[in-house]
Amino acid sequence: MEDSSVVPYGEGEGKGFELSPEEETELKLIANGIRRDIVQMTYMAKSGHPGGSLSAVEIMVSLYWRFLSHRPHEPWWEGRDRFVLSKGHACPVLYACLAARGYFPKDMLWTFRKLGSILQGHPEYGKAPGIEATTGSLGQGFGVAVGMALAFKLDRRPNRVYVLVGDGEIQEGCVWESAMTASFRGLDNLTAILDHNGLQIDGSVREVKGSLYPLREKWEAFGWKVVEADGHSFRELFRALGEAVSTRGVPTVVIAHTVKGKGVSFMEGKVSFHGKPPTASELEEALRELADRERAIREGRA
Ligand SMILES: Cc1ncc(C[n+]2csc(CCOP(=O)(O)OP(=O)(O)O)c2C)c(N)n1
Repeated sequence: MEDSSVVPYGEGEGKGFELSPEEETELKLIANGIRRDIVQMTYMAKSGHPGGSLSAVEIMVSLYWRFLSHRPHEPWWEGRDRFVLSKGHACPVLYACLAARGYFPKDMLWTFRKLGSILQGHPEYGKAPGIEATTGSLGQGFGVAVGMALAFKLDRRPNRVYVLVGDGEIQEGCVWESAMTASFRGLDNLTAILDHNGLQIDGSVREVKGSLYPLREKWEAFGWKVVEADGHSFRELFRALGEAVSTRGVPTVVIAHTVKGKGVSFMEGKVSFHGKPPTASELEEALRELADRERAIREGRA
């Protein structure tokens, strides 16, 4: 059964991505709920990666609530766009979005990282509905996404491919091999979103490998169109992702400037929460902050 609330991208090249103030409020509330799920899941699993999940919430909500053409109740629908979470360790945000869209019951989220669960610590293709590629080995998913986009081009099919990569992840050489291929093959059906939160596993990307910069010039040198956006602003993300859809001849990367741990004050900008779950008291504090934020959104203060 088709989910009529999902707006397919295909109808009118870059159109249909307007965002009314009411929709923006709705998306902010959804994002807040996804953040609640992320802290709860990692707390219950006593492991997992909250920081890089929280930084990607608005990106993921923009994709799953607007940009992806998909049918949650028909996950293998041929006409669907593909999303690949190349920074696979951030799967709590993906699982929370898939559950909220109805790919599987929300209760499954509380089995995250448990033995036998379909929701393992990194996404596994075929294990849970909606997972399009096995990822976790950084760089791998990016190449898979390029291959998918190339296959759609060769088959002359209109499906688009979206891939989320981390800024630490793009230290991997295989990302740049794939990036070269994508522009050489003119894969304008491919949009990469770079979660530029500035941190990776045990330090800032500048400390670990500062020669990653300048980002814009590097991607441009590899033949990509580059669009930048505040990765926590739905308005900016819609503009950037819409521009990617209407770009012809080259793939687009959206450099989304984000904050690791966004939305939970004591996790924001803290590399220590890369792969550490909250304690019981931290969970309580996080949920209190998110409840405050929900009130603020409803009252038009956030
Ligand atoms: C090939 C590979 N090397 C190392 C790791 C271990 N690792 C997991 S996450 C991570 C840091 C990733 O940083 P980033 O891409 O910036 O992710 P984010 O900060 O957005 O969570 C590392 C080094 C891995 N998963 N795969």
